[in-house]
Amino acid sequence: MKLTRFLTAAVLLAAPLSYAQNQPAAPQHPVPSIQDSETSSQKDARMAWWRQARFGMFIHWGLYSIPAGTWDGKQVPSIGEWIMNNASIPVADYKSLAAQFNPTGFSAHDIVALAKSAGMKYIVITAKHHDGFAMFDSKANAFNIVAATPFHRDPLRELADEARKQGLKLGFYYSQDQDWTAPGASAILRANHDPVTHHWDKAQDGDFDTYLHTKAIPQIKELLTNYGDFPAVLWFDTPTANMTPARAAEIVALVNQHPNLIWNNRLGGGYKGDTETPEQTIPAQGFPGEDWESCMTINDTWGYKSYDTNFKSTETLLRNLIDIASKGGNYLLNIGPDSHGIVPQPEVDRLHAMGTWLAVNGEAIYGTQPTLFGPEAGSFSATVKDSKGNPKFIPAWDWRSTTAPNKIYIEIFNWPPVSGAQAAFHLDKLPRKITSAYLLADPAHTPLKMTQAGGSLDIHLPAKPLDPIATVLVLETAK
Ligand code: FHN
Repeated sequence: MKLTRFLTAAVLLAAPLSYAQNQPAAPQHPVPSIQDSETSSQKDARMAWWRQARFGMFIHWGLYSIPAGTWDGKQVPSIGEWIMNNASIPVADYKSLAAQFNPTGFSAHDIVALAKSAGMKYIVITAKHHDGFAMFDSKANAFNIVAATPFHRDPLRELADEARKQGLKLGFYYSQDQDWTAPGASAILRANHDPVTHHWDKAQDGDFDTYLHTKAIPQIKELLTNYGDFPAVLWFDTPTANMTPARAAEIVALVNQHPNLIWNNRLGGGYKGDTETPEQTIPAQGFPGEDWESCMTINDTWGYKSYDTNFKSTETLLRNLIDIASKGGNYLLNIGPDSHGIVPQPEVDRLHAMGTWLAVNGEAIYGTQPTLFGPEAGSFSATVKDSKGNPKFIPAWDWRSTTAPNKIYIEIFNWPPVSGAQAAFHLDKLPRKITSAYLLADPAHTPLKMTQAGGSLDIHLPAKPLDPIATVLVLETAK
């Protein structure tokens, strides 16, 4: 064995199993990916719609919405889509849920319209999650929504048709490595992501390559070829040490045939894909110079759980979106439809409220560049450490900023104190000369009084914010 190959193998074996977003890059990919060879202007063209979008809808929907967090009369802790693994449900018992799955309340029209009204520009839905159940018409494997349920409909096709009609992009999530109902596939023990084959049922035993060649790869082919111009995004997840460079390369050979496709950094095998994907967190400074997308839940689960009512407030969700945009990323915000295909009302309400804000203030979010300032996002504590022992980032929530060629947007969360009849917003170290200022939510764009001196700026604001969550101040600039 060549030394480099030996070292790669040794690293893979020694590496702690993880969701591996940050797997070391393979020294040389067995099959180069598009990202390995394209020029930066080709990449800019491929990523253009995604960079413009800033806000997308994640949908976790599958058979797990039937138990909805409860098995054998007991509430199963942790996220709903992991119930099969967390409750060690035998394969046959889990598969039998398919016979009950008849989500007649599902409306692709309504879900796409919900995303659109929220101001989201794309949707990524679980085509197959770790439970192995395909939410699409698959000839490769019969454990799917068309063949194995009384519903007999393909939600992905319906969503694709609707997304096209309503002008949104559609992407597919596919769990390429973990599959708890397919013999031979990986199954991670969630507590510590170890071991790769945490099997609780003999029916899960088998050969990984057989799984890869008879189920995962044929299904990925189906997803890539049966839905016209979609998927716009292929969202892989939870690669383990089973997803070796050689195995991942077989998938790369497929995705390479779709030159407009965007795919994330969770394929495994050392492939970086297009996007960094922090989960349930917003990185302190984003990933400067890279494309990234924070995926987050609205409550504490991705897949529907009947008793998870810990919904984040609209204020938190909206400020997360603004925070992410100010750091140059996208927000992929999850909904978890129930077993009838209905989106929980608290999720709908929050998305509508976000859309109301974006309808007025979207100019400050879509297609913008990151902040020209930086310290407004917060700072690293001198004393408090994070879980890895590094200085903890303490976010500040007074304001954020996004940038356009001739504008700086300041999204004000905490309205400055009023003195006399007015509030004043002060900025130091101005990166550009400001020519005028107004509030985006003021239909007349009435110019605000301002004083600029020695690189600092004071803007006279009305006494009250125009929006209690975030009022956007627009600074027109010389460039
Ligand atoms: O295990 C999954 C989880 O169920 C969910 O799909 C999230 C979404 O990013 N990804 C995995 C955990 O990283």
